This record gives sequence, C-alpha cells and structure tokens, in this order.
Amino acid sequence: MGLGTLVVLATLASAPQPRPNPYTDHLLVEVEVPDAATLTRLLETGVDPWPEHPRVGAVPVLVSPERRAMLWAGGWQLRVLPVDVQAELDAEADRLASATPVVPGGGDFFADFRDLATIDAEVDAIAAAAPELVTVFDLGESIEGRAIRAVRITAAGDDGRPAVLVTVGQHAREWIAVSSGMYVIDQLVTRATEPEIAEMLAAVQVFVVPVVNPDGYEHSWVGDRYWRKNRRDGIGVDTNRNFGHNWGGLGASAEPEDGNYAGTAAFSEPESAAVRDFVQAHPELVAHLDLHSFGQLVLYPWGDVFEPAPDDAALSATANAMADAMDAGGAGYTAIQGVDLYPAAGNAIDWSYGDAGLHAVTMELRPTDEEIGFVLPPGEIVPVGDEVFAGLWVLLAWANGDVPEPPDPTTGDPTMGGSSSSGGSDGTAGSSDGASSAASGADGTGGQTGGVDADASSDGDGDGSSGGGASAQGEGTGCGCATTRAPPWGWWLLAFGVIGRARPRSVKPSASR
Ligand code: 0X9
Ligand code: ZN
Repeated sequence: MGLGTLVVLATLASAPQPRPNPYTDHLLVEVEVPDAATLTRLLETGVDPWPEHPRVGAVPVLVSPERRAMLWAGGWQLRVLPVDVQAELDAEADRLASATPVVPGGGDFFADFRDLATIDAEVDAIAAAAPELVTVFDLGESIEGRAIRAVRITAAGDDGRPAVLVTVGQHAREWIAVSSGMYVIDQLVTRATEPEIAEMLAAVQVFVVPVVNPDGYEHSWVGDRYWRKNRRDGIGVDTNRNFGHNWGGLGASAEPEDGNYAGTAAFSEPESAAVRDFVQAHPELVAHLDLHSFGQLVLYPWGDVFEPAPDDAALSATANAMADAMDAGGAGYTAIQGVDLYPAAGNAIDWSYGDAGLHAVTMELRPTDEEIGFVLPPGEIVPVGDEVFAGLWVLLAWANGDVPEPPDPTTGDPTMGGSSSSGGSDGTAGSSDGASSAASGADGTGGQTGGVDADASSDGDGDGSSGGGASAQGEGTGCGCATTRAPPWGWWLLAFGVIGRARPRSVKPSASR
C-alpha cells in the first residue's frame, strides 16, 4: 500500500461524522443521599450515577428532563451542578472534527483521541513497520460483525514464553483507556531497541486487545458519547458483568436497560466469549491487565465477594507496586480489592484469575472520582499512557520473575522480591528509566510464577489449583471458587455492599496501602 493510499484512507477515517446531540437537555445534578437506605432507593429509580461508584453523600447523576421530573415527583432534592454536559461534548466533537487527518504511523496519533477506523489503521501501520515484533490477528467478531483485534508484541522466540494479556475498551466511553492501550503498544514497539525493553520482549510475550467492544466504541463516536455497553439489541450488555465467574451475582443487573446488565447468560456476548476463548487457548498466559476509567485505582480480585482471594497477598503486592509505579506521573493511584470499590460480579479479571489462573488486575485511569468524567483534554493522553506503561511494566516484570513483595507492615513501603531492584516504582513512570530499573532486576529465567505458586499452594483450600501459577505452567485452570448465583436477596446486599465498603471519596493514595 502506497503512502497516497494511506493518506486517502486516513482522510476517510477522520472525516466528520454524524453526531446526534442526545445530551442537550440533560443536566448533571447532585442528589442528596444521606444514608444507605436512601442510596438504595435512588439506585432503584434506574438513574445513571456519575461516577459509576455511587456512595452515600451527594451523588452526581446525569438526568434527562423526564428523569428529572420523575425525581422531583418522587421528592428527591436535586442540586444542579455547574457543568454544561452538552457544551463539553460539543467542544470535544468540534475539536475532533477540525483535527488534522491522521497519517497512520505518522507520529501524531497521540495528539488526540482516535476513532475505530483510525485505531485500526494505526495498528496496521505499527505491524507493517515492525513485522519482526508485531503480529495482528482477530480474537473474534462483535455483535455487529466488527473484528475484535489483538496485537502480539514480542521478540523472536519460543511461543511458550510467559505472556501477559492487556484488554482495553470493554466500556465504550472510556476513551482514555483505549488511547492508553494504543500507547503501550506504541511504546513497546518504538522503544524495542532500548536494552531493557529488548530484554523484556525477548523473555515475555505481550498481547494487547485495544478495543474489546468495537461496536460500543464506534457508537460512542457517532451516536452517544456516553455509551458504556456493547450493542446487543441496541440496548447493550455490560461485558464486564458477562464473564463466567459468579455471573449474575452482586453488582450485576438483570435489567437490560441498566448500565451493569449482565446479559442472558455467562459469555452470552461475543466480545467476552472471544476473550475467554483466547485465554483458554493460550496456556502461556500468566497475567492479565484490564484497562478502564475512571477513579485512579488498581483493583485486584475478588470483585464481588468481600473475602480475600486465595492469592490475596501476591495480588495485592503486585497491585500496590503497579500503583506506586503509576504514582510517579503525579496523579496518585490507590490499590484496593475490587469489591471494596463496589461489587461487580462477572467482571473480566475475576474470571481470568479465578477460572483461568492468571495474575489479574484492573486499572481505573484518570480522573479521580472527585473530578468526574470521561471527557479528558487530549493533553492527558501521553501522561496517562506513561502511567499505564509504568504500571504494566511491573506486571511484565512479574511475568519475568520479578515478584513484588507485600508492603513492609511497619513502613507501608512496597519492596521488590528476588534479585530485582525497584521494579518500576522508582518515580520514573513510563520513562525509559522506569523501564530500565524494572528490567534490570529481571532474573531472566523466563516465566516465573514462584511467588504466586507459593501462595496458591498455601492457601489452604485444598484444591491445589489456585491462582496465577496453575495456568502458567499448563497444569490446569480454575481455583475451584464458588460459582453459585446470588440469592434473590443479593440485590439488597449489593446496595448495602456499595454503601458499607466503599472507599471514602477523599482517601489519600497512601491510606489503603
Ligand atoms: O464497573 C466496572 O465494570 C468497572 N468500573 S467502571 O467505572 N470502569 O465501569 C470496575 C470493575 C472492577 N471491579 C469491581 N469494582 N469489583
Ligand atoms: Zn469501565
């Protein structure tokens, strides 16, 4: 394909697109929620709380005129927040419509957020420029027939080397996650000759799925900027409630209209099924990172039960080391067990950890809960990408034998185990220095799971199959965790779980470490 063809394709990809204005009449309001029972009642009205982490206090809610009238009629006290939602969207849409067309591989991809066609073209350009490192393939097809694409980045070597999976874009409106997934692909490829990265790519295989939910992502560009789910029947299923670990349990809705609708059955959706099939077909996978926004958190299993996971110490140590590495960007990330944010049964990492044995974490990227929102200035793309790269580096180092130890209980400071040094938590997020310090500690043994194996074998559950090491060594999968559906009273528990265990809004990053 010649450059002329590429330019034409890029121009087509960036042509102005129809943009309905579904939020013109919407207002962002704060609803006073003094206690748990009131929050339960509010959630039962079916409102779309912003953030998606509703807590007792003043809950920001995006409301249509109809919903407003309904809330007023119900006696709710609303305070209109001084945010012109549509103006924010218009400003973003205007900026994107007037942006210079992207030339794939031309170096300006991260100047702004990109639509699906532009992402696809960039992925192709990256692969074409570095065929020795990059392979692109399809994991499957979305409901609307779009390819769910995956990018493998690794140096030449044995296909059995440990592999890390990065899934991105389950939630359509979380554009900063998608840009960050593309950013880590770009960093690994363009910096592949740096000794530390070369060493890592020789030892570890990285698989990135930049847009797990391509239909939803496309819809967030041309239809509804705040679309979250896939496009099942135009209503959508939340793929991050559709995985098969405790499917339908706490924090998953049976109502199709709800943002956290779990679908009709575990893996009923082609997008989640494609991820499952890929994981099951690749026993070399040892770790999984699922990217989301927002809240500046690193979450580890379990996400729907309050008991610690069998490998809690190892997972928490990795998540804390990742959060520390990400903090170097100045944003302040906190590592917590997922359920302590709110219950979310059927989420991707509970399945990849609990059923497939991967060392698994979710990142919630910028902004904070206080700052609220999915519309970020494009100037945040590179800094957030750097944060994600720094955090991912810790996970790659883990896959390569550099196991973080739990925080020192006396100081709270995380340490890195084995022969490692600071493992990406040295205050140089995303920079080549950050990579360097982590990689220099890698022991080069190619695929460890020792720390987690040790935990798995000592977890006392007797099934001998817990956690990260099982799948890594191809000895089988699954931790034998409970897979029962939530009882009918589970929905009530959800409400109280959200309330009772939610992280305080103003918690400092160090507070939960
Ligand atoms: O609700 C989700 O699926 C994720 N948050 S988001 O705001 N990006 O939608 C978080 C899922 C992580 N797990 C738990 N909270 N248990
Ligand atoms: Zn999300």
